[in-house]
Amino acid sequence: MNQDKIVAIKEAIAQARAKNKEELEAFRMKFISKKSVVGELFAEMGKIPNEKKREYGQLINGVKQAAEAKFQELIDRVNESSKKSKSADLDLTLPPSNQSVGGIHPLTATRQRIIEIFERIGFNLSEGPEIEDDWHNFTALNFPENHPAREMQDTFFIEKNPDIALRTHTSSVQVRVMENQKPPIRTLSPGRVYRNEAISARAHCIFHQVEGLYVDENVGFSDLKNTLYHFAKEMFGKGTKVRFRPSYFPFTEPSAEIDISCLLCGGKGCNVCKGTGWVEIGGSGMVDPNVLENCGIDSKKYTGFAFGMGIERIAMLKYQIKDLRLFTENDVRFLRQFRPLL
Ligand code: 2U9
Repeated sequence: MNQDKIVAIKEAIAQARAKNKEELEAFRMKFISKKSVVGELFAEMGKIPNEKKREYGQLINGVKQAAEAKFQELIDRVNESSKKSKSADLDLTLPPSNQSVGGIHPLTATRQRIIEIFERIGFNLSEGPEIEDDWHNFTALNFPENHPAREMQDTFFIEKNPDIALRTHTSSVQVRVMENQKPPIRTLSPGRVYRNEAISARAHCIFHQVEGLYVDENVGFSDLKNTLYHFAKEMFGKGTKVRFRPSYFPFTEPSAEIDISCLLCGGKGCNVCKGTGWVEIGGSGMVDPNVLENCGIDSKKYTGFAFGMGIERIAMLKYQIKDLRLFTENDVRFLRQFRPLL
């Protein structure tokens, strides 16, 4: 039995170092595997005389245990130092790589711009429920008992008698404002509305409106015109012309459709304006005195104007979008076009 050799192996184990996985593997090959120097000590057992076998066995088992304990110690150290170096490699000041940034939906951008324009001239925002009763959606707004909008084929009813429906316009919000506030009232109500229509490129059963209402003493049609001139120039550009075409709505008298000069051809006539040079952006009028009275406002003292626009319609004109369905399909090829360029 070679005592010196065993002592030398124990010493070599005690002195061993490992900085990485490769050096760990080298230690394992040298001191732990079957072909290692410790493995050789076990192989030599056969040459040891019987009376010495017990003592030799104890010795080499001690070497084996020392090798295994050292190996575990070296593994722990290598793991610890790789954790440290990983956190030292992390540079939080580096710019992010290939970050994908979402965009603002064109309807949101359009709604925000409309709100911004009216807020700057003194309008506040009002909101109300999307599920409405008959009074706020129809009766207070002067809709006659037999008006077609009150029919099932035009409105989504949730209940009949009493009638509860998905609101068909955001005018119901403004009825609630008038019921709860005294003039002067200058309010804008953007929101989702519902109509029982077949879905196509030009119509949808869900769309968005923005309606404005101004009620005070001495409010006249010239205030309505000037407000909408201002809006059209801010929204579509300084050179935009506006014209009012007489119309009829149950809740306004007189009433007018609002047209702007075609953004594409500037009024010369093209396929967007169907050769007329004008495109419709909404409706407007002086609030019918019946509506003011229905909401508890003295129509002898106060007058008001109101207007309504489809947000999809404004966005389609602004961004030249030809199909309403694109707004709700969430096709990334459409949405990506509105992503800000970084
Ligand atoms: C109250 C009284 C009157 C809001 C108005 C219109 C004319 C109008 C349409 C435009 C396109 C709806 O989205 S659309 O289909 N709107 O033509 N809206 S006047 O009049 C009101 C609102 C509230 C209390």
